[in-house]
Amino acid sequence: MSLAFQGSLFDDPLAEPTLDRLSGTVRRIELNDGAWVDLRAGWVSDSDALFERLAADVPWRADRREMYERVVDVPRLVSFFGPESGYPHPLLDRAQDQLNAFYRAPDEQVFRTAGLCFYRTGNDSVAWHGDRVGSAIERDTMVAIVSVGAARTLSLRPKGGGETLRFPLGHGDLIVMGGSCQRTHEHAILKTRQSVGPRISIQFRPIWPGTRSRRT
Ligand SMILES: O=C(O)CCC(=O)C(=O)O
Repeated sequence: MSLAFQGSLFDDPLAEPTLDRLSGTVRRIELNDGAWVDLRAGWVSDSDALFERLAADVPWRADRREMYERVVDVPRLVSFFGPESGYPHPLLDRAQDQLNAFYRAPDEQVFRTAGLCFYRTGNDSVAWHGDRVGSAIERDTMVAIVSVGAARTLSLRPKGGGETLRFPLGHGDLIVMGGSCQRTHEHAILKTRQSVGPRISIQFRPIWPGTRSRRT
């Protein structure tokens, strides 16, 4: 996969990507009904190299999905890595380890899989949804998303209606949705008419007992 990517002005083009610390640098936003969002801008430094490697090496898949009795293209490319398949870049292993050490979550919420999405242009998107790690999750779960490439906005709103929050996610930023967030809120990366470059998101998720590891 090759799409014009305008690297960061601040990145050293020869440097390998690195992770900064999480401790003391994560900002928590408490939402209604026990949901929360953690934000850590610029967690991955020198992430140009990570974007380039993932864009080139990951076996990206163009899915098609049935919608309103028609089969339509899923408006993004996807790829999924479970515990048995290994991750496509060593930084993803380190990111997962660091997240798990930071959150010290109960066993069923430990991050074990990575789903990747490739948004080629502003026309690629993901519609409003709450993640389901199992078939019918009624318990809290966490989803951690690392964003590399062009900035896109993650929108988040309560399921019953209410204010939409917008989180612009830039190159190397981390957002973690936790508590009841996946049950009580829904999120989306909405299409934009602005001219934006390509973006890759890496979503770390747990595997709930009794469920299959999930595709993206
Ligand atoms: O790309 C993102 O940041 C969000 C992806 C997402 O919500 C999903 O794949 O379920």
